[in-house]
Order: sequence, then C-alpha cells, then structure tokens
Amino acid sequence: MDHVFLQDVLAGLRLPQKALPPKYFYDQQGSAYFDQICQLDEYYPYRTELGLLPEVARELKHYFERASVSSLQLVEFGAGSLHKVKPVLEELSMVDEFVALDISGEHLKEASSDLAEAFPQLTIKVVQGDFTQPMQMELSSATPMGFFPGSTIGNFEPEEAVEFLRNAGTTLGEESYLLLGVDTKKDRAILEPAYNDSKGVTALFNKNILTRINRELDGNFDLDQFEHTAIYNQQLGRIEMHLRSLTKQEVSIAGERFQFAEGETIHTENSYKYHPEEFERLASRAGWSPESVWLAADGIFAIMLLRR
Ligand code: AVJ
Repeated sequence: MDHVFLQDVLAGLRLPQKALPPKYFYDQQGSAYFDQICQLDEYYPYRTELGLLPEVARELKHYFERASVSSLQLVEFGAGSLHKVKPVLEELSMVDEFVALDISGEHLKEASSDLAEAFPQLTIKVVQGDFTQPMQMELSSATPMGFFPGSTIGNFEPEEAVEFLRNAGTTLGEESYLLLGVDTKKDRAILEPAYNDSKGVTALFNKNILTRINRELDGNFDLDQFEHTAIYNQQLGRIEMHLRSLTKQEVSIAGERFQFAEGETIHTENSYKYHPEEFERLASRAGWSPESVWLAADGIFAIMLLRR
C-alpha cells in the first residue's frame, strides 16, 4: 500500500469538508480518462492551447534568436501524454534537451518513446515524481526553460501557485524562463459544461479516484451512491468538482470508517481561472517577470512567458 497516498486520503476524509488531492486522479485509468476529456467538444482548454502553441513557439524562436540563446533545455512539469510539447519542439529548434516530469511514470514512458521517434536528435529524460514538491534536477549548460501547459497551475490554491512558481525558479536556476498555460476567467456558461460534459467522461474521471481508493487502499466506496458535480465559484474564481453522496452511508478505507450524510460532498478539485494581469502579479511575487502574453480568440486562454 502506498503510505503517502493512504495518509493523504485519510487526512482529507477526516476534514469537516471532506477533500481529496486532485493529483491522485492520474493513475493509468485516470490519465486515459483525462485524454478523453481533452477530446470533448465542451473542454475548450486543451484544443485552444494546442491551437495557440505553434504561433507561440515560432515567436519564441525569434525571441531567442534575437537574445542569442542557441541552446535550450526544456523542462515540462506534469508532462502527462506529451501532446503539448510536440508543436513547441517542431518550431523551437534550439531545444536540444527535453526533461519530462510526471507523477504517472507508466503513462509517461509510453508517451516518451513516441516522442523519441518523432525527434531523434533530441536528448530525452523522463523523471517520475511529484512536481508539487521542491526537487533537484540536473541542469545542462543550455538555458533552462520550464514548460507548464494545460493550466495545471489552476489546481493549486493561489498561495500554493506562488510557492510552486518559487520552487520552479529554484529548480530551473538563474537566467531561466517559464512558459505557462493559464485558463482565464469567463462566463460560467462556457466554464461549467467544460467540467460537466454531456458524455459523462468527467464524471468517470472524478469517480475514478474512488475506484482507485477501493483497489489500492482497501476501500469499499459504492460508486453508484455518489454523483459528480462541477460548479463555478465566481467569488473565488474557480471551478469546484465534488463527489456528492446520494444517501446517508458509511465507507471504510483500510479499516477506518467514514460517515456521509445524504448530500454531503468530497471536494476533489479546484481549477482556478485568472485574468492575465492577475496572474502576472502572482508570478511577480514569486520572482518571475512577465515577458509576453499570448491570448487565444476571445481571451478564453492565455500562454505566458516568464523570465527570472
Ligand atoms: C489538468 C488541472 C488542467 O483543471 O481543467 C479537467 C483537470 N478536471 N476536467 C483542469 C480537469 C476536470 C484540468 N487540469
């Protein structure tokens, strides 16, 4: 049994508002569900960012040419299926080393062998780990550039995001860059369906965390007795996903029992949305200066280049 997973789950379910950390969504099945989410019509962040990246990478190439940077080490945080880095590598020819960090090692290994085939000249390193924790990384002589696409940063509380950005700065070192995807604040009529799709894939993704607890931590969640919910909390600027208990029930995990009232929820994810200027202020607090911002049509998604 994974001791850290167990402790995180027990600690979360002992809280008055029961909660589970979203990083535990991504076992093999969860990562596959997430890939399915990315193909949904309602889930605009994936295709919007992917559509913007070739243009961003072309402009970055010119930027680094002007700055006489001829060698880059690209470090992706939470690399997942490696879909986002491809358009960057295609345009940004000065990247000679790529380091992929992800919590789901298996998923990453599969994806990285595809990447090696597509970019035979590239040095590829795969590191399995929890990038929410400070970590040590071998730096090459190339200029380091972090890559954190997908608005994964939205999973952090704003204060944790500042801490992550500070840690990323420490990991990447002086004279480094960070290219980030940030989902923007917008109408709930667009936001909510993105997390509450008509095919029910997000519901499966959300509930998979219970399946995982059942399997890995000897739990007995009855998946039919919980429903997926996702609402935009406009005051806090975040999508909240919960799993709501449909009845009064008891669940046991590794021998510990938890009571659920009818309607009580487990808070499984926050996905914060930021105005670009709001995010720039946050990044500045972590020692990063905003260099450029690229906005998708109607400002529905932002990609930012930060420098320190
Ligand atoms: C991977 C954190 C960017 O918040 O949009 C998608 C995760 N959750 N649908 C997001 C997610 C439900 C996603 N991130």
